[in-house]
Amino acid sequence: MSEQTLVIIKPDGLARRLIGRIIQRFEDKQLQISQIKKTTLTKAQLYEHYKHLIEQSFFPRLLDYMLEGPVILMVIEGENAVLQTRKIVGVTDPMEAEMGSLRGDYGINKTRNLIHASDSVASADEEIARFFG
Ligand code: YYY
Ligand code: MG
Repeated sequence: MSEQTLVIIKPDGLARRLIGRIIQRFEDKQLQISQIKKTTLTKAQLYEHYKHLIEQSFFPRLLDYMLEGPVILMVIEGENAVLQTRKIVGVTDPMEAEMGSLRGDYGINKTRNLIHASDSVASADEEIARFFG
């Protein structure tokens, strides 16, 4: 079934000039970029997006990382887009992510893991509404 999901290329993905390679992986898997924009996230947006993590000890580090520079926000669309995208991205910790996944190939550590992808259809809907209205 065709779905939509939200992907964020985190600031180091732009600083390291990885946007093209990242988008290529999704297109290679027959997923489409239906919306895309470059923006600098605000603290308020990040508190909302990561509200379930505010109490975690790593939250200040995560916030600093996400505020290092602009990000790319994308709506990705296609067959099973939510799960397909999570698979292309890889698990949270780049040390555990498979080589061949984006985090496995390019991620640095559990915070500097390059990409965000929605974890369910429900959170995708919420995140797309948050960032694209
Ligand atoms: O969905 P995913 O991004 O794979 O992981 P989450 O558990 O939702 O955490 C969101 C975000 O928080 C993660 O991408 C990096 C950061 N983080 C961290 O900095 N340190 C951790 N130990 C766990 C998560
Ligand atoms: Mg998550």
